[in-house]
Amino acid sequence: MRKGFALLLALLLLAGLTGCAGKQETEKEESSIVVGFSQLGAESSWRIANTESMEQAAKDFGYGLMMENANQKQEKQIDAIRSFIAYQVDVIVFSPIVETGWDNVLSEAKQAGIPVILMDRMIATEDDSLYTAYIGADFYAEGRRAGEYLVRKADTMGAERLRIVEICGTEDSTPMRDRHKGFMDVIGQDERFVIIDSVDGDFLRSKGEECMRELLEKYGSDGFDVVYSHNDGMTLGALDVLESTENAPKNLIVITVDGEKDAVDALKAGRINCVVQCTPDLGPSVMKLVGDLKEGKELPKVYHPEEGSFTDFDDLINPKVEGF
Ligand code: GZL
Repeated sequence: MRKGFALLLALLLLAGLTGCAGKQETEKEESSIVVGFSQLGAESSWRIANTESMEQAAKDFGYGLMMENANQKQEKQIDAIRSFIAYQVDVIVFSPIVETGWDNVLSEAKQAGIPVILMDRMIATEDDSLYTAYIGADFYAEGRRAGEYLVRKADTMGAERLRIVEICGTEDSTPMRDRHKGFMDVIGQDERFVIIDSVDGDFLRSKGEECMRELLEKYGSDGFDVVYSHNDGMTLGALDVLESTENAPKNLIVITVDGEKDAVDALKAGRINCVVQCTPDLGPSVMKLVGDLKEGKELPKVYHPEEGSFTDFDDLINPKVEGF
């Protein structure tokens, strides 16, 4: 009776959230393992590629995937996790839009005996038993790579002073915090560099445009030398504004993170100087862990994919230099 009622409750909740309860029900019946996946949004090419990776990997592994897209709203992620608990999925996977505010709902998942895998972003919690594993980038290392590129560039140029504007990702998100910290830990003590402004672009291309308009308004045609942007979407938006504004700073050093095709193409065209890679293709690793979990295997608490960077010091004709 409990399972039947829970099932009905979950379907009603999910019908409200996604309007496609029938689809999930079919997947539940057909698959030995059902994964409840709360995706944070569709804010960038990276996110869209990440969603596709998860959907394809679930198909390849033969798992049912109940996905709910939160459209950048934490409360919708919390609702989705509660519906997955009611539906009694086998594993919950989610990409937390921000680091804080998850303890209550993850305690409910723990009480229900449903393991949780964090994918792409971390949470801030005193109780790390609330999640089984984290699969995603080492954002701190990404930030360091951006800083190390800038040091090499300054050395090569013989630059004595470089003024930096930083366009940041979603506030309180792991990639925003750690891409900033890694970058600062490399350049912060080097007196050649000064960050004159850090603005919030929320990982959105449209906000990257807004940020650049405001920075040009504030600092003028020769106000800064370097743009460090936490994702390609915001960078491409900023470039659109820079390249369509008279008297915008020329010969800027542009550093970006993700590695989508348009950004790598811009690197090859000389519009961007450094693309730090952040792979969205986490689906296969997530589904492998789901299988290991269900077989009772011990999981690593943290799994980072291999990542690197492409820069204007590289042989950009090399076919291996390509975006996702
Ligand atoms: C990084 C991911 C970030 C990307 C952005 O793993 O969380 O979110 O860098 C995306 O493009 O919006």
